[in-house]
Amino acid sequence: MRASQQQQAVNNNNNSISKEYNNLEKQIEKVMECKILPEAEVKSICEKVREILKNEQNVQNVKAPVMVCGDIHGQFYDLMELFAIAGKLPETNYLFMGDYVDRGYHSIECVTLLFLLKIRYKDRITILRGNHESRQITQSYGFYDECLRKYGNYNVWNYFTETFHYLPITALVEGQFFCLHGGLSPNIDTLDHIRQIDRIQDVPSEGAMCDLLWSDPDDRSGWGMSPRGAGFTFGQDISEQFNHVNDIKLIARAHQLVLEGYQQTHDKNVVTVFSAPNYCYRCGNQAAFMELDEHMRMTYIQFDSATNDDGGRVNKRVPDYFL
Ligand SMILES: [Mn+2]
Repeated sequence: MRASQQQQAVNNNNNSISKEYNNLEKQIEKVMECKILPEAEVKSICEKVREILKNEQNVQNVKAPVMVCGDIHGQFYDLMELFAIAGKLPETNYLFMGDYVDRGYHSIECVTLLFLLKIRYKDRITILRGNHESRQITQSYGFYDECLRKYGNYNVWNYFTETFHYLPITALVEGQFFCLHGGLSPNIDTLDHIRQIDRIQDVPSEGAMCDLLWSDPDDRSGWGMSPRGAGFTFGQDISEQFNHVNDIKLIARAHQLVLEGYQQTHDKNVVTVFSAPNYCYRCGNQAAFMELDEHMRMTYIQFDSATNDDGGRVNKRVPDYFL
């Protein structure tokens, strides 16, 4: 190939990359207006995000600074509020700890947006799996019905839920903060045990992977039966032991509604972060996320709902979008 042809090939390649980014940014803009994308586009987005997610680890390494966020549950305008407060991508990094779908009115828009952002800025945003990112759970708590209602068939539900299998299950920020949706498991003592799990499957109804997505910290010591019917409760002794053995400073997790949006427990060995304000449009709770600066200093930032009781938008604040 002559030099001019080579240059032409490079230009063509650059053009196709910039075309793809233009298209992505148009899709992001549209979803940011709380609109859904055509079925064929959702299919292609799911395929692209799978290619990225399958290369991530069960314990995905994340760098600080980063904003660590909890449950979203389809509350799209509250997710916009979070972005408006926390800052725009790609200057601001994000780590989401699962439960994007079910309960709220806009699961499709929330998960479509997060997938698009993952494709556009894969090193800037980490999206972990929650217990609701499951084929079984979404059939009972809203996401399946929303897909049927908005698309007229369940294809989109199929694309999304098959893609959920690829989401990483935990993350480790700067080797110090261990982040996951639920909590610990009696089948897991070390991070290496987690690394050995074959995660590309639906959330099992028992075992290590199930526990990581379902368990809760508890005031009682040791392991206990979970009232949820999946996972376990674990006491401060368990958290301290886990953090000591793995040389971790903190377990950050989501999964439980906490009225102030965050709650430190187990003598600050565990923190719960919940990012769905006025959960289900009626719980009256504040939401929060954890800001970790480049020196791993934490600040909890609380915010209130931007959504009225019907899921409509009350707060007109518009995030400084990602473009
Ligand atoms: Mn959950």
